Formats: sequence, structure tokens, C-alpha cells
Amino acid sequence: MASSGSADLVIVANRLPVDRVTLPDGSQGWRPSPGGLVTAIEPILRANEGTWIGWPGGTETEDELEPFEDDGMDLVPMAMTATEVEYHYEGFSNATLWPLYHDVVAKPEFHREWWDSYKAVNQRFAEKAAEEAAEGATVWVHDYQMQLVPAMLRKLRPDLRIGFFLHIPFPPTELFQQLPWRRQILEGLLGADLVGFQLSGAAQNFVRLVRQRVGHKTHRDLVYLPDGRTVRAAAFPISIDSAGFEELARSEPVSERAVEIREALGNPRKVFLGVDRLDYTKGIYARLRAFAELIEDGELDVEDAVFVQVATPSREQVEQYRILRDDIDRLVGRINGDLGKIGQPAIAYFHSSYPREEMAALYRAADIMVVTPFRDGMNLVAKEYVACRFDNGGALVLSEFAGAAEELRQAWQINPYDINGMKAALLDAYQAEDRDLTRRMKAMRKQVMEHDVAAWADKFLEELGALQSSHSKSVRP
Ligand code: ADQ
Repeated sequence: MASSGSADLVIVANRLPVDRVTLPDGSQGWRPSPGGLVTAIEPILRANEGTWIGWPGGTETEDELEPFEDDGMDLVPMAMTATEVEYHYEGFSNATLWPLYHDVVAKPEFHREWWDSYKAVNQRFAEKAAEEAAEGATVWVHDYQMQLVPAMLRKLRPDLRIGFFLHIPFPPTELFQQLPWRRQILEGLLGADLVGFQLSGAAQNFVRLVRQRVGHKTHRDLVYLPDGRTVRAAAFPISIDSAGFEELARSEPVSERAVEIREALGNPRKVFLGVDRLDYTKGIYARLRAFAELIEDGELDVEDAVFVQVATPSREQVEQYRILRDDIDRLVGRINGDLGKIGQPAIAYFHSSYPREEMAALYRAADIMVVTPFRDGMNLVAKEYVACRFDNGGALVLSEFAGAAEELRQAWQINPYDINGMKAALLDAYQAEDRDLTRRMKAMRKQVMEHDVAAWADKFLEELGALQSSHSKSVRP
């Protein structure tokens, strides 16, 4: 067994919760990247003297990156070489696994040198976790970039309690079988005591694959390993800091900004909004086309309706993402050229990332939130919109292929491949009466406000702690 460290809770994720930045004086510093995951996990990390292991996002070498404390959390930055960034991160993670796990919306690429790099990076993260974790500690591994860590870590430290959570969908068995390294990935995940997914269908896919491909005995959500261990696979739908978003949305500056945004758009009757990472799984192209067709058909008028699309730059080194960016640039240009009027574009398109306050103001300013991914693990944007609508107003048009559709049943649910169906739903949401909007939003708000990200993290750790394990301690929520 490797010598143990002092952390009772270790988070292993591809990225650290902070980004490396160059400060005004030219020196290097850190800026928190305030995501929902950090908000949820931070209090638990603090209560348990926890440590977060992850890549800070550059190509600094190991010597340049020292562990440090940030607001009560111990952060351990992991170095990645330029080749590892290309092979492990952009390659295997984002050009093999990402499209494969999202219904092959784009064609996954299989390269043996990418896989070798994926293994090597996972091994290094596992070794670091083994070094940091105290005797009997809990290690929580996150997402598709780290699927081999659980088994690698168990080999080094059988005393640990290990949990894994997959933030993206787990594919149907027929698609997963394409992966040349399918068995190794399944065995990697089986190193965990608890494997968490967004939806129960994903957990079932996983258990079925383990039975078929690895040959272990299974019963419902349990896998029985030959060495006597059991692994549980279950759904833990992730959420957001719901109260935090509502509070932000209610604040004076955000309320004023929401009014300002509508004015700047020319005070149209209705504002449609899309907010996504610029990713081909999100269905941005099809949704903008559907909106444009409604104008061409004479159902909507640019005097009355505008579509605001905010797309955060993402994975710009991966070719598919560059192609997508160009495609959308061209589409927006064509739609505005054909259908816009002076001072009244049909689509207001922003290729940028905004602070949380601006996001909350956009959510408040928007009458119809349009979330149309071809496949999405959960989709937090849909939940953020709902959390910000304390006025019980606003409509949500939501793809049935987003994980969030299982909880947000009162949204206008659509099939993103069906352009006519999408057009009909957009129009219906546009014309909906206030009474209908309120009824739907109230029900969705109940769901989102009662199931926030803190409850999600507590539930995962509680269930991980409850699993029988010979020597490990459990973590305080
Ligand atoms: P993502 O694919 O990144 O997450 P999503 O769940 O929508 O998708 O989360 C995006 C986050 O980024 C949201 O919190 C949103 O507010 C923020 N964001 C988006 N555009 C932004 C912009 N222009 N400026 C600032 N912030 C912006 C992955 C999975 C999802 C899963 C989450 C969490 O793909 O399915 O829900 O992880 O598990």
C-alpha cells in the first residue's frame, strides 16, 4: 500500500475549481471558476479537510505548480504536457468519448496513441490521490476524463472508499460496444464502490454492459465481483445552487440589468433566449433555423420577437468545434441578412462568456428559454432559468433528450431532430396565456428549489458512506 496522506475527502476531477491567470503585475495567480460543482462541494471539503486534485488548464510543468490553499480548500494542481493535452484531453476525452457518449452526434475518432495517453494521465491522477488520501478516506472521482482512476486507485489503496460520478450520458450498449477499449473502461469504473449517473437508464446501461462484456454477476443495481466486493450503480440527478440563483435574480442590480437588456433589444414583445457552451450536442443550429423559419412563414415578426443566443467559446482546439463555430456564424449572418431590419436583427448572437449576474439578468429578461440539445447529461441552464423565475413567469422549451426533461415535465418538451415539432412548440410557448405559464413554472420551480446541488452532493456521499466497506470511515455532510 502506498503511504497515506492526511485528507479525509479527496475530489479528483479533470479540472481544478480555479483557473490560472496572469495578474495585472504580470505574475501568475488563480481565479476561482465558480461552477455549481464547486459551490456544492466546497462546504463538504472544508468540513472534512478535503483536497481537490485537478489540472489547472495550462501546460506548466510539475515544478511550476505547487499545492496551495484557496479559501479553506487544499488544491493540488496536476501538470499536463502539450502532448497530453492533445491526446488525453482534446483527443480521447473530447473527440472519442464525448461524441460516443452523446449518441454519436459527431463521429468518434479512435486512436491508439490517444488511449495510451488517457491511461497514463489517469494513472498519474490515481497516484496523486493515493498520496493525498488518509487511511480509510473517501475519494470522489468525477467525469469521463477519469474513468480509469477508480480501479487504478483501488489497486494502490484498497482501504479507500471510492465514488465515481459521470456528468454526461452513459451511452446505450449498442454504441458503447464500438469502443475498442470498452472492457478496460468498464473495469476502470468498477474500481469504485458507488458509480453515479444522471439518470437511472444510464445506470441500467452500465450494469447490463458489465454483465455482458465483463461477465460479472449482477442483480438490479448491484454488481458482484469475484473478489467479494459489490459495486452499486445508481442515479443522482445533479442540480444547481437554486436559492443562490433566485437571490441573485431578485437583487436590485440584476433586476435593473434585466430591464436594460430588454430596452437595448428594442423592447420587443417577446425575447427568446439560448445559452450554451458552443458544442455540437446542444442543437444550436437547428433551433436558430426553426426560429428563422417561423419568421419566414409569417408566424413571427422581427418587430415582435428577437432570439438572443449566447454561446460560450469551448474546446476551440478540437476541429469539430471550429467547424461548428463557423457554421453558426454563417447561419446567423444569413438569417439576419435575410430577415433583420435596421436596429432589429432577428438574432442577437454573442460568442462570449458572462458572469453569473449577467446570466441571471438574461434569464429574467427572457420570455422563452430554448434548450434543445440532441443529448445532454442533465443541462443546468434549464434549471438556472427556472430558479431565476421567482415571478412564476417565462416559458421553457426543452429537449426530451436532456437529462433535465425527466424532472422538468411541465416544460414544452420537444424532439430536437423534428424541426416542425420544434417550431410548433416555440410558437405555442410564444402564444401561451399567463395562466398556463404560471401553472407550468410553479410546478417546475417546486422541483428545482427542493432539489439543489447541495442535496445532490449530500445524497451521493451519504449513499457512498452507507455502502458496506471493511475499513473506511465515512464523510461528514
Ligand atoms: P455542460 O455541457 O457544460 O455541462 P450545462 O449543464 O448546461 O452544460 O452547464 C453549463 C454551465 O455553464 C451553466 O452553469 C451555465 O450557466 C454556464 N454557461 C453557459 N454559457 C455561459 C456563458 N455564455 N457565460 C457564462 N456561463 C455560461 C456538463 C454536462 C451537462 C451537465 C453538467 C453538470 O454536459 O449535461 O448538466 O455537466 O453535470
